[in-house]
Amino acid sequence: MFIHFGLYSIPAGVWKGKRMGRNDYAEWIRYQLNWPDVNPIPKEEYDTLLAEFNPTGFDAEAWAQMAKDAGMRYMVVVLKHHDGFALWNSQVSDYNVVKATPFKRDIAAELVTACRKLGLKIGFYYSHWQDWEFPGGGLPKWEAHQPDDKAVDYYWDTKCLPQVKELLEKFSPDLFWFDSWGEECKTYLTNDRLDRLIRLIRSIKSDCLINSRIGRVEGVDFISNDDNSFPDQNLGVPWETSGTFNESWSYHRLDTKWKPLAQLLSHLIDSASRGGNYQLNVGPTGEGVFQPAAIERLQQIGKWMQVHGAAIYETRPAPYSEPRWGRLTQKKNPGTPAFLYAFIYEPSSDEPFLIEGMNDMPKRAWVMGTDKGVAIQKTDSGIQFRLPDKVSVDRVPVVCFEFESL
Ligand code: FHN
Repeated sequence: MFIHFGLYSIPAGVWKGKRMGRNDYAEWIRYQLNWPDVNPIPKEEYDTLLAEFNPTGFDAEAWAQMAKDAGMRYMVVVLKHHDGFALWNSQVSDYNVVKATPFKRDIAAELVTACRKLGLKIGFYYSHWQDWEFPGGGLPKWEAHQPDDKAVDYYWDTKCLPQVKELLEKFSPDLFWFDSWGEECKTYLTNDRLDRLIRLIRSIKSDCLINSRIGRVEGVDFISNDDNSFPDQNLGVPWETSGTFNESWSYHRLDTKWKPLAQLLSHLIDSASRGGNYQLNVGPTGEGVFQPAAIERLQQIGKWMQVHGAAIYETRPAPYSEPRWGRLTQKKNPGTPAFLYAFIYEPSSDEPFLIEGMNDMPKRAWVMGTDKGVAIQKTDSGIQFRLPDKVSVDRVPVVCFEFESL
């Protein structure tokens, strides 16, 4: 679970009755309210949100429980987005939830405790490049007054590195999720600055994972693809795609384009079958609660995962060509039975399903979550099977094939 939550969750895409002009990324409201006029909301005006930030509905345990019940295994929470506002009691900058808002609670601390209690890993999104609050922080490319090298160094040494250090020492996170994109970050995120940032993390917590949106792929642990961009094949390296429930990352009060369950499930299954992770984002409201449409979808995903989780967790892409009718994953560990999982996207098809190139005959095969065996036939091109009559076809059914070994 990815979580975008901050000051921008209060206006939620609408500022004094005016809908923001671009992108529908509500967390960008400061810079995109007046789009295509690029003048931002002045900082003093944006900062009136500080006095309003009082998300009394925030309940870290409830958030973590919803992630867990949806079958998720880690939570990455935005602790500082581009507006520079920190969701923990930072000693480095007073521009934070404890020192500058009436809420005064350390949201990061509460989430870390809640996630650990439920056995979820915890990761931190930290906007290391864009920071619209601090002198020298990165600004959108259309901003006329870009910081010079000296100013960037000042930001790097005085805010970015000290805050990352503080987060590592305070919370020992499992993962850092940095965010940068395009050519425009390159002059800012020089090798020297990135080396220092990566060294700092490794020196305090060597097994803390780092994503590629730090600004390069060398020395990082996994690739973060572009937003909502799902690869059509196995990338051969550890990867993750983050996706939205609708269009905005943070809560947008006018964003009603909710993705249907079938689409969310296909992102999850496609990702697993192509060797990646799916990080689904939630944008809690300014009161700190999840929207009903998000809760409903999380519960539906959880229900599906309860039955089919074994076909997703700890699996790898199968070594056969991807069938037109669905997807495949496999699990094999020395000394234990091996499994192949077939996800059926078109369960009502009259055609038999063929796993091309599979020659080993499974010991048995069944539809997960049922006691219905599946009849298998060996053909010249591979193994063929049909779904038994009356199998429930309202969600993506999965056939599990068990082998002595693979
Ligand atoms: O600009 C951000 C955006 O607001 C959001 O945080 C996403 C999440 O991947 N990252 C950036 C755009 O790619």
